[in-house]
Amino acid sequence: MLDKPVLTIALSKGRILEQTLPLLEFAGLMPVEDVQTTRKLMVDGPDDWAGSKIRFLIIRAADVCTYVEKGAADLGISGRDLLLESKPHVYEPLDLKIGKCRLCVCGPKASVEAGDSAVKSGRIRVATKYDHLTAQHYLKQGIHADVIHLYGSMELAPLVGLADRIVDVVETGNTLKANGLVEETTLFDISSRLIANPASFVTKKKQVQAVITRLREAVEQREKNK
Ligand code: PRT
Ligand code: MG
Repeated sequence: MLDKPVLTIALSKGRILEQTLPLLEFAGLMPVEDVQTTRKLMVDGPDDWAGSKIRFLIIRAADVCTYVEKGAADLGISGRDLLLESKPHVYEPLDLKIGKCRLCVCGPKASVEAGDSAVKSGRIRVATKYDHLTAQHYLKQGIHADVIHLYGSMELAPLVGLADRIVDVVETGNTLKANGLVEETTLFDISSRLIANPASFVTKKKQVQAVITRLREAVEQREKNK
């Protein structure tokens, strides 16, 4: 007998994993071990789900797009911020409505409230990990942005004179507040998306469609119970 096809789903570890698990549970797609505590990077799921064996990859949020684009995973869950920034060649069939936040330009309270655009001689220094989205935003306004790439804790940059503004995701606004910053402009509303490798969409159509359908039901159920 032929082996069952394997359907590989890349999950973002970190903050959206916790919100992903109830959706997977509703869909009957639970990993066999606790993915929040295991050191394993590849974890089995159900052995026979819509005719497939499911396996999960537990990886950094920023790497999910790459695994799915290159076909190392058939499906994945990624924040829209990362999709907009890296524009991977993947399908985006479902908004999971988790990991909600917004991508904003933020700056020191006094400077933003004074309506001071912080542009000096046609230039502005902006710290971010979203280099392309930041450059694009300022380009549209005819402002040259010196983009300073940071990997995290962007909120520190304006406090020590490294940057005039930051572009980062904001959820509650507590981190901004604690560091004397405020939002200046919202660039995009963000949530996490189910993404699919375009080839898997064709070659594993039945299984991929089944995952989309079950997760859509899970999202609808979750929204109803809110
Ligand atoms: O953090 P690490 O470098 O390990 O990885 P990562 O940043 O790639 O992953 P992770 O888990 O931090 O974020 C994964 C995804 O979660 C992001 O791509 C977003 O789509 C989504 N998300 C939702 C958020 C937030 N909310 C969020 N609040 N990602 C980051 N934050 C950070 C933000 O950068 C800021 O420093 O939380 C801080 C602000 O939070 P508030 O609540 O104080 O506003
Ligand atoms: Mg983070």
